[in-house]
Amino acid sequence: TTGPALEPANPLAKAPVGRPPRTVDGFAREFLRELNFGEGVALSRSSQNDQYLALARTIRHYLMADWLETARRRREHPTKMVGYLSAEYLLGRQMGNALLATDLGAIADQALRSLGLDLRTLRAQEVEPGLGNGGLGRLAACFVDSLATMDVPCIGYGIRYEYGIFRQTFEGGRQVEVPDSWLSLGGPWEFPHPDRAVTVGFGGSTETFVEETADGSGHQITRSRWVPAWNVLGVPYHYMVPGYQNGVVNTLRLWSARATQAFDLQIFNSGDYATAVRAQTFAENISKVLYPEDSTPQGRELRLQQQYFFVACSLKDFIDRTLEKDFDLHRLPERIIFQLNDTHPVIAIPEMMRLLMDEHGMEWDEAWSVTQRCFAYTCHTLLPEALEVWPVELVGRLLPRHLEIIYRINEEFLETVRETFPGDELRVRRMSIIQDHPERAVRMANLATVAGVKVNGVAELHSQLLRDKVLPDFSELWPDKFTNVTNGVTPRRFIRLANPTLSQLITDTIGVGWETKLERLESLEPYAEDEEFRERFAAAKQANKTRLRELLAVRDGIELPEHGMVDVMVKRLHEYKRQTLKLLHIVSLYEQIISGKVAKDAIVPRTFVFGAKAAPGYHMAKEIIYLINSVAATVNADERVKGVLTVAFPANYNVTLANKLIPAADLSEQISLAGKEASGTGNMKFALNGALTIGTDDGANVEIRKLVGDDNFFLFGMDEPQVAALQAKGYVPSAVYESNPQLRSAIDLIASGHFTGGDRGLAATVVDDLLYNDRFMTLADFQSYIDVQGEVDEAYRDQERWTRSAILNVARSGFFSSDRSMKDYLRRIWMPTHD
Ligand code: GPQ
Repeated sequence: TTGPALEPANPLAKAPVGRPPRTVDGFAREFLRELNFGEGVALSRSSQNDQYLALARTIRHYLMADWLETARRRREHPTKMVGYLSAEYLLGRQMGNALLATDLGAIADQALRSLGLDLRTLRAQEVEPGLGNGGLGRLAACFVDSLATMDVPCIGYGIRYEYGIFRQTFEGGRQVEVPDSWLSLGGPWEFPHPDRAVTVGFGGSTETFVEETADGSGHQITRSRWVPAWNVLGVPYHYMVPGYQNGVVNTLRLWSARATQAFDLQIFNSGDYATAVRAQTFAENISKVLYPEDSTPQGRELRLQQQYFFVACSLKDFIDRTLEKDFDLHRLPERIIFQLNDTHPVIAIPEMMRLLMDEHGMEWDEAWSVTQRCFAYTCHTLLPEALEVWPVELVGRLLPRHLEIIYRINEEFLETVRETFPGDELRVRRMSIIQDHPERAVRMANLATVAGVKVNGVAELHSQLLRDKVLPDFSELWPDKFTNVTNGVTPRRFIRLANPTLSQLITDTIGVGWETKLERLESLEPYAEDEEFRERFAAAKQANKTRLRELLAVRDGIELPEHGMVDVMVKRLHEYKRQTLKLLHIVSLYEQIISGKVAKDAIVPRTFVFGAKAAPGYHMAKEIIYLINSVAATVNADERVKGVLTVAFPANYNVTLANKLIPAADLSEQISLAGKEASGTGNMKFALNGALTIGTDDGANVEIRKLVGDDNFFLFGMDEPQVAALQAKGYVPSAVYESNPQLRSAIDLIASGHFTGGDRGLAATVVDDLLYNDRFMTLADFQSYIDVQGEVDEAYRDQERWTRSAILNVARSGFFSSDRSMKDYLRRIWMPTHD
């Protein structure tokens, strides 16, 4: 039950209590109250962590009235909502964003100062919630930020992992993973609601029974129901998602797994206490840790448990708690659209069918009609190994009722295919939700495509390739189902918070309000020709470089030179992203200098910065990390290239580091093999912060280049059709090596053991793969990359020209705000009848 049981006499009971005062004194008082009464310590005895926690709770107070008010408004005027289903949310630190959303930065700063404390120090205390791997998880965080800022009703559903993405450390240049215990010092941004836990079943079997139809005709139908073998509780943890200074606070609802009462009883009754306690741990394992694979799922049983756990909790929560009582579920699509963030939540489709039929009495056809209008699917990849398939054996064991439902969906779907394409059994096999080889398994992307209202890719090129190469049979059958929404990033976090100096310059130049109307950046364009503006712009970039130097010195003990180009490649370590191509460029420059082929002062001094985590089981990726660190150590220690080539690889690249790194970059490296990077979102962040891109014709690079213009973008490499043609013709990397002396010198130097302490074996894995496999055609694009890097140097020598281009990158990238992405989702997918 909710609310007071008796009619309250006190008028205060009618509304949430008021807001705390927005004054320096009021804030200081609120903070001390939290420190004393919340943390239970006196200021004089408090630790920095006490102070951080109290500060977080203080800032929370200022959002609370808006949160309650937003929820009340949405309850009283229910409209169609977005249920964003995502296994990952890579949120980044919360405090800075909350201060920005509430516009309390200056007040908090002064209030703390008046107490002898420093806001920046306390902000640095926060461990970011790293509940995601990379782009996909960060995109979810940007989207919920934009929806709150646009006052669109949305609940973000996900998993409250106890351990997020691992903390990366290096030992002897090799990646070592450390568990990310982000909650160990307290989680001041979350609100647990154990009283609102929901129960989720697993395992067991189904049984059939006969029932009379509801129409009173006396007809009988056979129905099925699920008898699970064990249950788990899902406890919701709520997080505030504040809009940007607009009084809106949406909710992120993350589920944490607990053992049920039944487990406790078992503990009590069974003599085997230890076994019973182990069973409890077993249940709670479900939300224990984020799987650290990005784009290469490992198909582990616990991962399917995680997926089902969070979507089952979420659907039940929406139907039983968010919808008003007695809502007619036939009208469900008027009230919710669940967006499936890749295939991870796709098991929600049979779960919805099960709920509607087995728990709410609908017949198959009705339930299917409702389900088909409640889901839409976003695909984030083109790599076949990233498309999840779950063995039929596993699904049947864990979710037997769902497997039955999937089979029936497939049967009816294949009937449609056979009607449309009679006699084309090969097509039937290609399109089937169930694959037979190499093992019988459920193809989650096919299931999502069959059930969803829409299927979208995440950049123009990606959506096109999705139609033409990944799901061609489906796009032939249902051309209108396919659409594109190009990704975006939130300008609040990635410009305002990350780059205060540039933000100030923008506001001084075009006025306030651009943070929510990013297309307004285009009015910066004429200032590219304004010398004074260019000077301030260049000074802002220089200040950001200095800030980065200072940070890396303290954080990693890395010494960066004061001058020169900052050339940055930060993203997950993946062969298709081609960190090795960047490495070959560095090694080649180094080799040319030390061999005397090129004079040291003939090249532009550069600092190369890498940031990348490898999936712990991804052997090649870890070898590449080791090689980057080896090259960095050798190059940085070599007097012959001192001041000209510097390589920095700070460990544990995350959102917090991104916020310092991206604003300092001159050059953004987006060098994946064409046709492999679905979109990229880092590329957008760099352009918006005034870096120029060197990139292939891939993902969102294509759209960035179109917007900023060829003169302000360094394009290189094969395009996708050329890649396909070379593939078809037969690609022989060793032939490229043989025919290119510059490439040969670079590879030979690596292979000689020069960077690995003389040990040739330590470089062999990477070298051999490049020479004899090179799945992502690194060598084929080498010469083009080197040539265009020459043009980069050329351009950088003319600092006026470079700054002009950088300004134009900012001015012309407003399209990449995630607010625009959300508008596109609303118009093309979520509310297509709207305007
Ligand atoms: N992406 Cl399939 C991930 O971050 N993880 C994944 O498991 C998959 C995709 C990325 C993708 O590689 C990028 O190109 C996109 O920009 C990003 O998703 C967001 O769409």
